[in-house]
Amino acid sequence: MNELLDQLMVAIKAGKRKDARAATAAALEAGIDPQSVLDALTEGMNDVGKRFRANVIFVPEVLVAARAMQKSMDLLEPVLVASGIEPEFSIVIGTVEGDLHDIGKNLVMMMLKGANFKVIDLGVNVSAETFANAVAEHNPNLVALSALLTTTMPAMERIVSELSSLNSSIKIMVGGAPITQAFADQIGADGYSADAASAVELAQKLCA
Ligand code: B1M
Repeated sequence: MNELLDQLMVAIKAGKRKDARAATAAALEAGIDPQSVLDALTEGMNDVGKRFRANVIFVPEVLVAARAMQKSMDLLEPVLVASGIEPEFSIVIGTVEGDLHDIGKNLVMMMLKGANFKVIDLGVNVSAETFANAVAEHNPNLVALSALLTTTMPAMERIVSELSSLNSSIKIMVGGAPITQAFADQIGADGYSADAASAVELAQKLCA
């Protein structure tokens, strides 16, 4: 692999924001095609995800890697758009109504971006109506719901039910500390993942 792309991957894995930005700028200036820069970025975040799942690194390291990735994306995104390279799949994500926790949801979102998904983030305390409006507006491949409170699990169930009745083909994945595979099955979600790295794998599977 090109030395600059190598430097970019190393910077992403180590969560070095300035290095990631500098390597991205140098790679683009050197005329390396934006898709190859994106591939290096994705490979770096992929490695971060694998080490997170294997408990080699933890939430803080993933967050710094994701921030480094964002610095690189700030430069890369306009170039990708100008070259007509768009992410293949899009996801609407949000924390369900009544719930203000967003650290885990943001981690999932950043990992998805690192895997080259277009992510439409609705934030926290998101009602079924807001999700439905976002689905109508963006026509995503997938909707992702996060909940951190046992008291907001019923809101998750309501949102899955309302979205499914409005659009029977929409795929919905769920996650968050109190959520289990059994609960996901019970409320009719298409998938559940326990952490941000496996959320990416699940999203890829559901979009395939
Ligand atoms: Co709150 N809180 N909190 N809190 N809070 C918990 C969740 C709690 C377990 C603490 C406790 O009592 N031990 C408890 C819930 C108990 C329960 O329901 N069983 C609780 C409570 C009770 C509350 C309040 C009610 C407290 C109060 O006011 N009396 C209140 C509720 C506010 C509301 O939402 N309406 C409240 C408020 C807050 C703060 C605002 C202070 C703050 C949130 C700040 C923020 O998010 N911006 C907060 C925090 C920080 C926590 C703890 C300490 C940490 C949560 C966190 O960010 N974890 C938490 C206790 C704990 O977990 N130790 C607690 C790190 C994060 C990376 O993990 O979010 O689990 P997590 O995400 C993981 C996975 O779950 C998964 O991937 C992530 C990364 O691997 N994942 C998904 C998450 N979403 C996913 C979606 C997916 C797939 C995977 O697909 C769509």
